[in-house]
Amino acid sequence: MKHHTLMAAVALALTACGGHSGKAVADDASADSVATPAQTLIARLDSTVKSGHYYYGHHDDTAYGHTWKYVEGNSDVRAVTGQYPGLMSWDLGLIEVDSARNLDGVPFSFIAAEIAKQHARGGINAISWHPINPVSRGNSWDTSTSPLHAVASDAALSDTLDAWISRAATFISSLKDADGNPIPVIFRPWHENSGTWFWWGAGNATPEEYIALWKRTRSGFDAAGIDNVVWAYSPDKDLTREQYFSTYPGDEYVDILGTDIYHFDGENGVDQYVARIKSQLPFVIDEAAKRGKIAAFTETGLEGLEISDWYTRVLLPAIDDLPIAYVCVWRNAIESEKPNHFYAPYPGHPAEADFKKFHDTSKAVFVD
Ligand code: BMA
Repeated sequence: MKHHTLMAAVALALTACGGHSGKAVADDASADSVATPAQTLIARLDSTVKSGHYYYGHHDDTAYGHTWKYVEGNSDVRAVTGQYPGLMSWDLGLIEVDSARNLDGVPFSFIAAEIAKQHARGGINAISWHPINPVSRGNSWDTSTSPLHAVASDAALSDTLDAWISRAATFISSLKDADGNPIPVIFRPWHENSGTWFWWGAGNATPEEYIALWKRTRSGFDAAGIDNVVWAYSPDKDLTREQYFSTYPGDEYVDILGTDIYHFDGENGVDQYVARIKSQLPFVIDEAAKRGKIAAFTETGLEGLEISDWYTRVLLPAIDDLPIAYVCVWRNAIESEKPNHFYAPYPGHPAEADFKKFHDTSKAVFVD
């Protein structure tokens, strides 16, 4: 029900802003007034926020769950709530080396097909990217070398990065709906850079080097004429406003101001988690409003959901009244590979009833 109310609000907002209808195109000779796919998605996220809702997101939602892998139509979130998450998140890790599957084994062809399905159901798609370290060839978490210190004086490394960005761009620009129209997506590269666990993070790159990487990425996409990308910036927790903006690429390069904050230490960590949200999301929201941007809670969750009413007792009160476009939790890895690595309950998990209650009573948007 609430989903339909929201869609009506979105349709209204799109009509009000000139939208993307064929008529608007035909009526106006100036190409400038035709919304790009990215602008259409931004307008939709904006109207979602204005209507007091936010999309509930889940990473790799339809690829696998706690007890299954690649079962057509399956979703742990849908199995528990009756609906798919309003936002699905996907990852491009290993696309840079032309792999057919991403770092978690999900085929890129599958991701493209699922993005189209999610778009067709009125949902949103967001894409992160965990590329390998271009110098050591270890994974994203390999901080043994610092490629970004070297790239300015290393032409080969610079070419490698450009080629990788171009592969990511090619994939994203290939995302089309059944009629061949481009599907707008949120792209959230180089995330959690304030932390020290990724090779593009704070321990391995100066703010200037990080910003240069972002601009390089953005120019690679822009040069290819890509207009279906909504750009999300998402540093990690425990930052002052000043620290948050110390690596900010600039308003002309970013559409969504996000943040990643996880809940650690179960029941003992509740207060700290809520405090972290309260000390960071409000200034992210405030700055987004001032800059005409969208705010979002780009990654969060409690691994293993040992608190069975986590969704309504911990997450919900912390965010339900905040003007954010979405909140996204991470993946439900299959039990045989990573036993306790899940962030949404699956059927039979003790948090099931509470998650259903979150679905039924919160302002979170799910889709059919
Ligand atoms: C991490 C874990 C890893 C995974 C990575 C990229 O948080 O889920 O198992 O490989 O994200 O999806």
